[in-house]
Amino acid sequence: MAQSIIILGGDGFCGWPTSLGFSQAGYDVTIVDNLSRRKIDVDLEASSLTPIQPISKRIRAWKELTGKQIEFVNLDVSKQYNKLLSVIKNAAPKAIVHFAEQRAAPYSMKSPFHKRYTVDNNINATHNVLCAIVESGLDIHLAHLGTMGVYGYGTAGMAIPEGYLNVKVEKRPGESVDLEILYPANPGSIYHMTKTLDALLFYYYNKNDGVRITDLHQGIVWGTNTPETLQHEALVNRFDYDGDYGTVLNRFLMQAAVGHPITVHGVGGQTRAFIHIRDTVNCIKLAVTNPPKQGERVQIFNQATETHTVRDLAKLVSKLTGAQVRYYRNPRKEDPENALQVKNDKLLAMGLNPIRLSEGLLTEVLEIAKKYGDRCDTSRIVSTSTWNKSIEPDFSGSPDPV
Ligand code: NAD
Ligand code: USQ
Repeated sequence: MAQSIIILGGDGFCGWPTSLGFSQAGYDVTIVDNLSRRKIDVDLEASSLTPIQPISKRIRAWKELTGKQIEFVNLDVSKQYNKLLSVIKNAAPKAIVHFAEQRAAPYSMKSPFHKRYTVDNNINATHNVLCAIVESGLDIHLAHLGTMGVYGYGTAGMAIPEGYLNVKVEKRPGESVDLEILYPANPGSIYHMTKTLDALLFYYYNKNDGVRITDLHQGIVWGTNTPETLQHEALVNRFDYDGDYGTVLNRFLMQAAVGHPITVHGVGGQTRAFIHIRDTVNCIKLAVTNPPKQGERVQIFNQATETHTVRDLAKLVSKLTGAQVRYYRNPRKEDPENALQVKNDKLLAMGLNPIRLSEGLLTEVLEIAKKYGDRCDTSRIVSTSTWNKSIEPDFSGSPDPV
């Protein structure tokens, strides 16, 4: 019999290709989503560069192509606890994949409303899922999408371990004890802070109720399509490009495609971890098929395949396309330069064969961005959400690093 899986946030950028990936692999997939991401696009007067279809049309197209049925339930995971509980009891899933959070750092910093919405939505969603798993009485593995940003991006010259840190504590002079602790949280935005709070919820529900949990600390996702979304135009994945939701590499490629200067924040010395959308799907499949055992602590995997500085990515895209690079006063409060090394041994040991940044894959994103370039509202490109009142947005940038 096919195994059942629930994908919370399955209409989103990572959730949709993951839902199709599990359906293709023979799982009975139930997508739970309140379509809040689509509604935020309306509020921001922005939209996906790709013409994503309504969820019912997406699901119908998949059924027509493959004969596979994906169920969809429209509910707010952060508010509709009883409905969530009954979906979980009815589906009795082997695993729940949890993407259902507000995921943009700039959006979370826009105003008190956006800060409060992000905290209310993300923390209540995560807590409701944990509480409902326990109340259902079912043994369900929860795989959650966390972020590399829980660690902060600075390291003391070492590679960031996978969730836990070995420390030596001095008990009394000359006598020390070895401990393993959760890596100290160091969030850089309200959004990232919600992910550090999620980690404490996981720690507690695992300790108290034995819930089996995998927290995937993912880097910045780039790319658009997966083998499944490429099967039909109605299955096309979301491509965020605006100053709030667009992430750096996809933004740079889109900017080059539509003739906008590449928008480097500050001097571009920020090093970040990256992963291609196809590997997002591959990693989540690996996490679901390798759950922690009963009684095991929260599993934490770093879901990232490579690191780059923003400056180097800008130069790479400029070299490939001839696009002009401009440097904008950084709207964020973040280190202008940082080194970053990340361990990802656990997913590699499970068989991940990383898809690395290559000219071919960059060109694939450029082609998509060119194809749908006329849908781009260039007034939405520059990031204007600033991290505090003392930072003035910079709308025009400069040819030299600022
Ligand atoms: P997304 O905004 O495209 O998708 C999230 C989906 O969850 C949306 O469809 C939204 O409608 C839904 N949702 C949000 N709150 C909900 C609620 N209360 N109830 C029901 N549905 C709700 O985001 P994404 O890029 O697909 O990211 C998915 C997850 O992966 C997020 O948790 C994010 O933090 C994490 N992540 C994303 C990236 C990235 O680069 N995109 C990188 C690292 C981690
Ligand atoms: N940046 C630019 N120019 C731009 C956009 C961004 O220089 O036009 C810089 C930012 O200042 C930042 C870096 O690029 O230093 C990354 O920004 P981003 O928007 O690509 O990524 P971030 O805000 O960190 O958030 C994204 C996802 C989030 C996820 C996170 C993973 O939106 O959901 O958790 O990546 S990580 O960065 O590893 O924490």
